[in-house]
Amino acid sequence: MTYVRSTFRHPALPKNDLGYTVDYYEGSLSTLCAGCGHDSINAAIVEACWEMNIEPHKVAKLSGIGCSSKSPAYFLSNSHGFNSVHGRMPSVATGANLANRDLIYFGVSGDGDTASIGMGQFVHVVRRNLNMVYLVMNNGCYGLTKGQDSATADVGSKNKSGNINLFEAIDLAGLAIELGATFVAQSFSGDKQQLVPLLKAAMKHKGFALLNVISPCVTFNNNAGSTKSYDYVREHVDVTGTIDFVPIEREIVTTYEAGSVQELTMHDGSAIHLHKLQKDWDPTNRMSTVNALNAARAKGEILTGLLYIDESSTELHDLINTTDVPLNQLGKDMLCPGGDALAKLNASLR
Ligand SMILES: Cc1ncc(C[n+]2csc(CCOP(=O)(O)OP(=O)(O)O)c2C)c(N)n1
Ligand code: SF4
Repeated sequence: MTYVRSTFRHPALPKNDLGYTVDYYEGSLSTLCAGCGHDSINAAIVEACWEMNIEPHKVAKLSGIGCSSKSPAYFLSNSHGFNSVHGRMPSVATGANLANRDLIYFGVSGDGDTASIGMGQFVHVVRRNLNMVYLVMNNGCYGLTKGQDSATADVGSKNKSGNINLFEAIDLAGLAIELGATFVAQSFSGDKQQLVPLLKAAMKHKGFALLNVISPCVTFNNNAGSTKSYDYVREHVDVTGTIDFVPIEREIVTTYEAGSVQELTMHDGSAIHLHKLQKDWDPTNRMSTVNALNAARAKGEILTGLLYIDESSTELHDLINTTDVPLNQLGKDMLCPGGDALAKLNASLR
């Protein structure tokens, strides 16, 4: 095994609109186990950012602790990054985002990092509608500490040691919808075709975007009896519909049969074209999404795809009316309005 990546690139490798080849979006060589679902998600992130013509230096990657939280090292080397404490990524993301609203905030977490130690922080970042992508690489176990059951392990699921999980699972997508999340999607690390457009849409959403991605741990939770193994997930996936993400720059030339496509518009004018597969489900209606999730769960299925979107979401900066200018770019005139302004403020408080 070699740990040195060749820097040779074929001269004919395609470039995106910014003139970058895809390797400009890669990270360091992964040290995750061969076959780990997290690496497939990292590859999907690289592809989505390259295709979206995102300047890597306009992205801030944030994470907690876990194999999943190591992932930001393996994509977008040319971005900002902060690997925080276990379960504390949301507070670091909130601080960074409030200081500079001009970056794309990309949080990566695990089911242990989010649903146990980080649950307190997770629920608050959802309800505040922080403008970020929050991606959970969900393998139902604590991979980094050798595979203990996590709080998203399904009741009755068997782990590698043969123990049956006795406790009800926390459904992160259902919880986020309950807490008022404005974009919720689920996917599977083995379905890049579904994951890439979902990532693009999540990055364009103005507000909190949860992507709960089932990402099997091949070393500790890929056994028969586990409900987070590759085989189990492949056999139990139910899809809300397929989506195409249409960036604003691309002229919409595709024609569809009337009524076969629902168009959802993002804040910047880009669009999601949704080909629905589920009857009686409307992605803009919370109750309808909750019903679809419950119906899938009753059948023992994992519902993937876009689940819910609020196209008119108001993100945290707009809710609390912050300045448009990143704090480090505020000049002295803005930070120190002078003695008269201070006297007026003091007078108003007397
Ligand atoms: C405060 C604190 N408590 C416990 C740990 C030990 N620990 C490290 S990673 C981890 C769980 C990781 O599981 P998950 O977030 O699901 O990520 P995965 O490794 O499965 O991708 C735990 C309990 C820690 N590093 N810090
Ligand atoms: S232990 Fe599991 S989660 Fe961690 S890198 Fe290996 S396969 Fe992935």
